[in-house]
Amino acid sequence: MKRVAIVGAGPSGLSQLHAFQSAANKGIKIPQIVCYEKQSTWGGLWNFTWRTGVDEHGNTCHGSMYKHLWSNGPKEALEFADYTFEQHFKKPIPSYPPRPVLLDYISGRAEKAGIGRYIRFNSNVRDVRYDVVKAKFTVTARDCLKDREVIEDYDHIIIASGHFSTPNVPYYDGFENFSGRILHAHDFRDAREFSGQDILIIGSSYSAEDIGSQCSKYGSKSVTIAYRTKPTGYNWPPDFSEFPSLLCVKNDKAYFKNGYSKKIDAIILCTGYKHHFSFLPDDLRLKTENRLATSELYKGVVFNPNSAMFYLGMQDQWYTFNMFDAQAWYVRDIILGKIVVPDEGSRVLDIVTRQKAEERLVDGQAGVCYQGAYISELINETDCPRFDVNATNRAFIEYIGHKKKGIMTFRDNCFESAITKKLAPTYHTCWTEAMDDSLDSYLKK
Ligand code: FAD
Ligand code: NA7
Repeated sequence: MKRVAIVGAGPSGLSQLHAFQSAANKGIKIPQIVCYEKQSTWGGLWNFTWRTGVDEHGNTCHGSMYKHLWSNGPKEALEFADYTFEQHFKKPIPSYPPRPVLLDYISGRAEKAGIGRYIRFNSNVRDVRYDVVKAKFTVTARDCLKDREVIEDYDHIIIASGHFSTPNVPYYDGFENFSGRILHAHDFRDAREFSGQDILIIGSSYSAEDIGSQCSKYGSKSVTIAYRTKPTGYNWPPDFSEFPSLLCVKNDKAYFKNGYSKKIDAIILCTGYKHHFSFLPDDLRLKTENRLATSELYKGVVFNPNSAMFYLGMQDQWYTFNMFDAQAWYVRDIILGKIVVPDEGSRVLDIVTRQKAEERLVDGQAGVCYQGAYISELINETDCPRFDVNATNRAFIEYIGHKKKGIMTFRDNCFESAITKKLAPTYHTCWTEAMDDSLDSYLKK
């Protein structure tokens, strides 16, 4: 019997377990599976941790999420086709849930499928080697509870360890002498820490938008966003400014490329993350930018230098949970021998063609449709639960419009589920006034 290792029980790793379990439920013989998860529970980034730096075992802390984080896109765009929000919560719920609600939803699906039995929690994968002669991957993991090493061989390995955990931390002149706090978004845990402060945010993408909005919502005095390439361009409230690149910091003052300077209390680096796999040797390690068409991955999942190895969820993400499902079902069918991976030349052609197509995309809307088409392509080759991708593309495009109209109000909109076709109810409180992100508060009428 084949043996398959999965690294990570976040949304991607769970999708992979669902894919195998759904085959088993149909009477198909599935390989022996071990899913290694270094945290004590599933859900990946959706688990909130107060820790920063290292976890309780001394391993790098995975968590990048923070208190009061609400979905940054409509939930209808990530809904599982075989497990709707309505099925889980027993009633329709509004479109932008806070983090604990999404974690509960992911957990409900995993519990229903009974996939927890495949997961070894508190197991940190430290090393993977491939033996060409034996055609086996040797995985070395540390059982963090027993503090001992466990070494096992596998025919396939699937890396689902995420790529929003290792911060990209640039240096600016004067940082070492700055009198306030400097932190990366990865270590940001609670906006209330910055109440009454003048905040400088570096970067102009999702983390910058969301952490900036959070800080303002929870009472910071002002938010200055310093962009490298282009401003976010949103209609921010009066306490916001957007400046071109930071040049340097002198004591408590930041100096910008446009000649402006401003006294600031704290700097939050919203400068993105690295695809970083400290547990993988050079020949197995994916090297790619954060983009829609990753380098080195045939069909976005098969590692081109070694086609017995797979990576899930390594793309920049418009789509998330439902894309991980599409990828996981596709990988499963390769492992089950239902889909044949072509020769290396064809794989390279596939990767290059995807990247050239991505480079022709003109804007976010085109990016959404591109990723939607990728999902359709994968889904059409497997029995992955179907959903209306065109309707979901339209929801994303509508959401982009809502953000342009009001960056602080877009979460007050309601979307129709592409699966149940029902319109989500309005939330009882508008987002700028919704301070309590608990499950109970969210679900109350
Ligand atoms: P992760 O969630 O990162 O899970 C990877 C898992 O692998 C973790 O459990 C980790 O502990 C484990 N792992 C890593 N290394 C090892 C190892 N060596 N050994 C064993 N286990 C290991 N997406 C949305 O759809 N909506 C949002 O609103 C949204 N907000 C976000 C906000 C923030 C701040 C961030 C950082 C991301 C956000 N995302 C959002 C995107 C998010 O990446 C995905 O939703 C999703 O969590 C990705 O799932 P994943 O399983 O690929 O990775
Ligand atoms: P992203 O989307 O990768 O964006 C990173 C941002 O950081 C982007 O605006 C970059 O500017 C900027 N950046 C990167 N390096 C630098 C340096 N050296 N100096 C200044 N600015 C820099 O990461 P996010 O954290 O925003 O989002 C990741 C996920 O978290 C996302 O999926 C969300 O769901 C939550 P650029 O435009 O490249 O010039």
